[in-house]
Amino acid sequence: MDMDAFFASVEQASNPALKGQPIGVIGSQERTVVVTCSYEARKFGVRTGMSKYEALRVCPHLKLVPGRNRKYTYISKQITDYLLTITPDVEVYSVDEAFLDISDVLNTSDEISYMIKSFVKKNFGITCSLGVGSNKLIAKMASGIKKPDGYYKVESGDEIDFIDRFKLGDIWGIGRRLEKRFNNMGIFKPKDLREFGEDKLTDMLGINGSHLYRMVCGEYLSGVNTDDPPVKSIGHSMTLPTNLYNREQAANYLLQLSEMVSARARKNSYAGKTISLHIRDIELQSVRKMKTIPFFTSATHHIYETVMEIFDEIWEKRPIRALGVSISKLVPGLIQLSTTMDADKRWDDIYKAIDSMNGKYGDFTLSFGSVLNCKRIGSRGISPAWRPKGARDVDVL
Ligand code: TTP
Ligand code: MG
Repeated sequence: MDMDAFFASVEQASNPALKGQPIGVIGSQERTVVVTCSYEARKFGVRTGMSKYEALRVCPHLKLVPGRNRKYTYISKQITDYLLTITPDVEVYSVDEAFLDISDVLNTSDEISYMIKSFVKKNFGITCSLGVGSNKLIAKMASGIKKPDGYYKVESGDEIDFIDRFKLGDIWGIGRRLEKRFNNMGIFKPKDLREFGEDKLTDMLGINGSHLYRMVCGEYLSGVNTDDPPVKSIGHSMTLPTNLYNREQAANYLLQLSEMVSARARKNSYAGKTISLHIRDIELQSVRKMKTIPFFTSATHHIYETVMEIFDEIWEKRPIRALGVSISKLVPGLIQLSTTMDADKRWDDIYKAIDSMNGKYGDFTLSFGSVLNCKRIGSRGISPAWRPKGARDVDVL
């Protein structure tokens, strides 16, 4: 299942003036890049990733709408909950895509498709496209070919014929770069790649080559993966509203980012040992460094202190464009907020107060005073790793 022009459709559904109009949703982060656009806008050549100026050049009457990420993640969660009533075997693949293993469901795929489309339409006034196939590759490719409001089923046995309809670069996971590499070798179609053979592909690309060979044969190794992979790190990064020039300004944002990381670790019961800082300067040069501390922590003040130590070691005094903080070497099920080394014994109570207040009234209702010096507070984008549950469910503005 893949939602059609997801963010744009949500905006059109909630504002009658936008219905049937070419619209572009601009990211709430920088508000300059089109993150998606309505099908009406696509007719004019507007595309995801264009700057708003480029988009207005190809479609001068394009309406630009700032994204409302919280609304999109809310709808995504509701849809996931519905999908889980059809089968527990649901893999949430991104904010607007999911795979369902329907082999054990009694309804036919036509019925299931009807049920999902009706739910989405009735509750949110938007459409989705569904593809059915004997594996994830075929289903994913099938979901794309009748968009929008599409439904396409590939019968078992027709996989190779179906795959042969696509150009190499349009096959899920191949991409333009690899396509070009193959084109330079005289390989243009899935059939050419099959004839090239599994052995040569494996020599060229290792295990990925053999995987690719299976794919052009219409096969796919991994099934619908219902378990979220274990969380390896918790991180937040921010492109700053204005460039930062001194340590004190940076410290305010680093405290904020440390609190975002820590709050998510506390909420989902994780403690970690390795703390990383990432600094990107205005020339888009990046430096990053990690430090492992002698104890596991879930606390903002431990993360922040370590981050500032790293900052003093790696910052080369160039104006800062973006900052990122993350914690890794995680243990699940442990929340550690103070150690015997902490001089102040009130930390446990402080975090308890912060979390209960913010749980009720929203992130950063109660926080550290210096955070108020930041022009931007809170997370703004939906990362590709966003999931509707657990530590990957990052609240966004
Ligand atoms: P997509 O499924 O790639 O696009 P879409 O749903 O807008 O359009 P389509 O009908 O072709 O499926 O992405 C889903 C949403 O994710 C999209 O509405 C906006 C968001 N998104 C980003 O924020 N950044 C990106 O780079 C992309 C590709 C999508
Ligand atoms: Mg989509």
